[in-house]
Amino acid sequence: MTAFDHRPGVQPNATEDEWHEADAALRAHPDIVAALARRGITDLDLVLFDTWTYGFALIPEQYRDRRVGWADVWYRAAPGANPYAHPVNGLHPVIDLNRMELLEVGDTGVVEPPPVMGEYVPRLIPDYQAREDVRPVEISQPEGVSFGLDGYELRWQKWSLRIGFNYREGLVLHQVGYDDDGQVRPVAHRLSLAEMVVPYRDTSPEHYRRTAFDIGEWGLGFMTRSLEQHCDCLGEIRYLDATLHNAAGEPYRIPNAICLHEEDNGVLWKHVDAEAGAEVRRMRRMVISFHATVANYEYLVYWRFYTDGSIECEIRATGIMVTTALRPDETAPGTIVDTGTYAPFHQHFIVARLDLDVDGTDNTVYCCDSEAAPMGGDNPLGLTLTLRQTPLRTEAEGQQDYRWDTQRTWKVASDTRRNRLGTPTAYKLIPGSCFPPMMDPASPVFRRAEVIGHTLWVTPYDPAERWPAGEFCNQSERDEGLAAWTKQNRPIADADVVLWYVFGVHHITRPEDWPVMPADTVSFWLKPSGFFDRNPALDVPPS
Ligand SMILES: [Cu+2]
Repeated sequence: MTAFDHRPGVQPNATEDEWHEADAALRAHPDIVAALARRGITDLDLVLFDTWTYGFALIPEQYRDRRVGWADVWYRAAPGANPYAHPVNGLHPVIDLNRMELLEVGDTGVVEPPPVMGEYVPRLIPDYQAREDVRPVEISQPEGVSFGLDGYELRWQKWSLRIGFNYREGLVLHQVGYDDDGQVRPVAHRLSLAEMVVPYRDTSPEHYRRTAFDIGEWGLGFMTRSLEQHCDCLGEIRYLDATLHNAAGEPYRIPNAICLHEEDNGVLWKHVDAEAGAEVRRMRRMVISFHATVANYEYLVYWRFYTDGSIECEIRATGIMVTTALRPDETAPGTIVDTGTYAPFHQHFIVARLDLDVDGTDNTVYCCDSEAAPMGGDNPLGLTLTLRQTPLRTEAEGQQDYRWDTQRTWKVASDTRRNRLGTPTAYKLIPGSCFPPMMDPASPVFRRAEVIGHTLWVTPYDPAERWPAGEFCNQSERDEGLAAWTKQNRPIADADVVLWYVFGVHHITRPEDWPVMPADTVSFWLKPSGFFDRNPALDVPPS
């Protein structure tokens, strides 16, 4: 550490060390032991305390000047069984995380646990029988991989980039460029996931505090887990380790934190001509990925680079949903997923920070709307479709919402370079998996995360602006990030722009998501749009 600044009135992120210390403190406290005994739970080895952070407005007033957490309590049916199968309902202790001191037992009454089957480990599933018709799939690259790694610099096909990693964003990609006829043309300066906000849309006593900022309050890097060959990644894999620090400031290593490999992705382009016959090319992509385990949930992050100049960011959400017993007098704002048990509806808003440099730093973002021209005059058949491209000139104009009726996209165009056709070279942000917040702007969680109020924000590059819901989200009251910065309404045309894209999982829970959730896959794309003069993948050789 080189400096320490005291910042009154804010809390830094919670740490995994605190999470473990809180577990130890709670299980040792006689009042908690007594609350568990009232529920017939006496084997503490089977209990898991899962401490969450929360927002200022929901913290009891007398504790607001402290560093606090509240906990879920879970119970394993047997050693090694799934703790998240059995919530200890009606018990949510509140704890001072600096002193590891119990502030409130948080016992709102015993609820008889319903009989559920919440196990996913084969030996614990009753009458388990594995399918017998799954034959192995092997991926082999007999001549080796087509990518090269020089330290943390990756080169693959015509792409080049540098790989970074930090406690908060996890994987970060730097200096993404594309080799065009011997010249490396910049596409992006830095790409990362900068925030994730997960409001549970349920005000019942079990769930009302559940508004996780998985990146700002905890850190995707801290929660990154080692990957395993043939399970997490298939084929010829190269791994990179990550080095982070614990709460005492000591370094530790996450082996195999980042996975690098190539994938075949079906047909890239094809045409069958009566005389020339069939020409087909296979699509190949370079995948850079990491997996974070956030208590009960898993987030799998994949950045993919394609032979046609496209970039895809895909997130897979899996793991185990939070569930609780449905009390007899309740109607659940969620889905019944097992006997007397429901999983609340919730949303995972992810904010991608896209510091693009399309052929340099002088870029303008255009909002692109397709519009049907009115019928009549020179449009007698009502066929004419026009593309309206509106330059975004200020931060206020840069606050954009997705429009299905115009198939809205956003184009990031160079103000200095033109292609052979005379138009500005550009990349397009093709939105995917975005959804509105569906939330009252006055609600406490929205005030902490105004970033979720728009699909896209555009700001001029400022190295100090990295955290879209503010640097200190833990116990926050207001969004001190994008909502505050953009009040300056700075110019963003012909500028070094940063795009903040909000997407994610609108999770209307399903019975099929229980007891472990098949990956819900969401993504968005960055595609060249006039960056090249023609299809850049004409030179991909036939297989
Ligand atoms: Cu979910």
